[in-house]
Amino acid sequence: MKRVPTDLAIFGGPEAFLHPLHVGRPTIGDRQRFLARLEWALNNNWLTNGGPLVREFEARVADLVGVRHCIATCNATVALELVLRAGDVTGEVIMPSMTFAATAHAASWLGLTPVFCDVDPATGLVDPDHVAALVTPQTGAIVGVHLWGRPAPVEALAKIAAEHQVKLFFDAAHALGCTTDGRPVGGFGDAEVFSFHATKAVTAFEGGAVVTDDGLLAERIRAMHNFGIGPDKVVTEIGTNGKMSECAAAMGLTSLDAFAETKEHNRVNHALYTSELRDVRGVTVHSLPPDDESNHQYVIILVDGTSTGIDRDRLQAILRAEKVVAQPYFSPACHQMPPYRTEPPLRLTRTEWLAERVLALPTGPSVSSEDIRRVCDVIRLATTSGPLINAEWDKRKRNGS
Ligand code: T4K
Repeated sequence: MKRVPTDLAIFGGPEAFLHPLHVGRPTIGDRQRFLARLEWALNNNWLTNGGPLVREFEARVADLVGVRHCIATCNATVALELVLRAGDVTGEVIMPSMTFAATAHAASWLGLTPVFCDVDPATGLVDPDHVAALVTPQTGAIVGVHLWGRPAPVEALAKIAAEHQVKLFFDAAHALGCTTDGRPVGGFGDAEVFSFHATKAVTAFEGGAVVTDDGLLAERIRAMHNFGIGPDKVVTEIGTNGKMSECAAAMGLTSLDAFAETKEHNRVNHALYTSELRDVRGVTVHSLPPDDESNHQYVIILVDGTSTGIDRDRLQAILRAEKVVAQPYFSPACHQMPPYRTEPPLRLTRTEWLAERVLALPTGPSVSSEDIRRVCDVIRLATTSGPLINAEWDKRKRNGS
């Protein structure tokens, strides 16, 4: 155990971990089961274009989240593009800036204009009052984000969307298996989008899905994700290639088999981080509403540099030196990124406050309780020795080491 700042790897001490500890290690599940599915697909000589494994995956996801339609896609970014395009959205799309770039890129890629709204700093979720204030005659849609798996204020957003007759979609990339007021994420708005990227709680290598109860929208999206080819094999409109492959579905199904276990492991990890860091001044573990289910896929801490003496960036560097690959999800926020920066700069004070502090810590089934205790020991030492660390840091910088 590290006791003094000079024990930290950043100052030449031994690294806390032999191998890197990641935020987004894939949840593969039973490898033999995956290989058997892959073998089955190869024997079946059917590799893509709505094969049986993709259909099974779609049915399992629809069933899990309680919706009528699921269209599996190559990733969530394309799925977001598909919902916006199939929703005939034009003009501006209101969305939080506190999200992954993909949410904004999906709109921009279609020639739409993302309009960034601020968030509630306590939850990281869109502020519905700010959304309402940003609605103009140019608004074509609102995209809510279930950030870190915490469901967005779905009812408030639905009210605004209905009042102004604009489409409402949810970026649910983080939120498979999460609920709000007992209702599963997946059935809100006109459609929702999941991600099955390698780093997600359920992985398909790369993958995504649109889920919706709207049969007409689902039919259009199903056609659009396959070059616009409709059920009668005629190209009815402009489409793209957004299909999921059988290989990806084999992985998705296998990872889905392990989902209940993954959620439980993540829940225990989240609880342990919370109790280990409870008394650490200046570090807050983002908590989730106790009555809702969550996949606990992300463990987010907020680092208050004023109380700790070291800011998030320095803590991240200290952790990285220990081989703890913490990620600043999401900093910078979208409106601070070069493609979306404006002159004069847009100010979203609560988003910026959060973006300065936020850090995602390693979790997932490959992260053990012992790992977490060791990560927390480093955080505790670093954040309770801020001034000493800064002095040592400056001294070494002056000496060029
Ligand atoms: N909306 C939201 C709110 C999202 O967060 C995302 C994606 C999307 C939409 C779009 O979904 P997709 O189109 O991707 O389906 C990662 C992911 O690439 C991205 O999918 C994810 N959000 C985002 C939050 O994280 P990076 O740039 O941070 O990835 P990278 O390569 O640095 O990996 C993150 C960590 O995971 C590293 O510590 C390494 C580890 N890792 C990564 C991969 C790929 C592994 O251990 N194994 C792996 O195979 O974006």
